[in-house]
Amino acid sequence: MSAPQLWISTTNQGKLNEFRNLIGGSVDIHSVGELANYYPPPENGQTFTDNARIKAKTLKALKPGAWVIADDSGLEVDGLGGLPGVHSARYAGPKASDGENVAKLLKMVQIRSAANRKAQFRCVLVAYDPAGVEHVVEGVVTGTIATSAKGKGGFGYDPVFIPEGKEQTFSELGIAVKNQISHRAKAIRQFMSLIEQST
Ligand code: ITT
Repeated sequence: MSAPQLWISTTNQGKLNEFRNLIGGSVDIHSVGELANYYPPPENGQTFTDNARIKAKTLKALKPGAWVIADDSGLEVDGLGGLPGVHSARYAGPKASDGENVAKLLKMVQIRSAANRKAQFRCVLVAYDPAGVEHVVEGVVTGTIATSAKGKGGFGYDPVFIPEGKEQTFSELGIAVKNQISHRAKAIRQFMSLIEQST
C-alpha cells in the first residue's frame, strides 16, 4: 500500500524541518511551499486552535481528498499573563525576525517577571482527514526563560527556552533532544496515531 499523502500548511522552515524529522518516511510529506496558488491567510483568531483551523481550512480547499495539517504554536510566559502566546511570531512587530522577538521577550521578562521565569511552549494541530473530518490535538512543554540567548540550533524562541529537567536551552540541546520532548513532538505523536488508525 502506498504511503498516505500529507500536506502541511506552514511557511516556517524551522517547523517544517521538525515535522519532516518527527513524521519520518512512512508518510508522503508536502508543504504549501510547493503550491503557487497558496496565499497565507490572515491569522486573526483569538486562540491557537482558531488560527490553526484558519490555516488548515485554507489548505484543505486546495487539496481536498488528502490529509492536511496546520500548526499554530507559541510561547506562553506565566509572568507576562501568557504573552507572547498567539502573537509569538509577531511579538516585536509585524515583520519581526526571531532575533528581534527574542530580544523583546528577554527585555519584558527582565522588566515584569525577573523572579518568575516559568513558561510553556504550546502547539495546536488542526488536521483534516481525506473524508474532510476535523481532528484537533495539542502538545505542551513546560520550562523556564533563560537570562540570555544561548545556542545556535532550532528557531524562534529556542535560544531562550530551557525545558523542565534540563539545564540548557532547546538551541543548545539540539533537534534530536528537542524532538523527544517538545510541544510539537507531543502533538505529532497524537496525530500519527490518527493517521495510523486510518490506514
Ligand atoms: P506558519 O503560520 O506559516 O506555520 P509562523 O511562524 O507564523 O508560521 P505561528 O503563527 O504558529 O507560525 O507562530 C509560531 C511562532 O511561535 C514562531 O514563529 C516562533 O516564534 C514561536 N514558536 C513556535 N514553536 C516554536 C518552537 O518549537 N521553537 C521556538 N519557537 C517556536
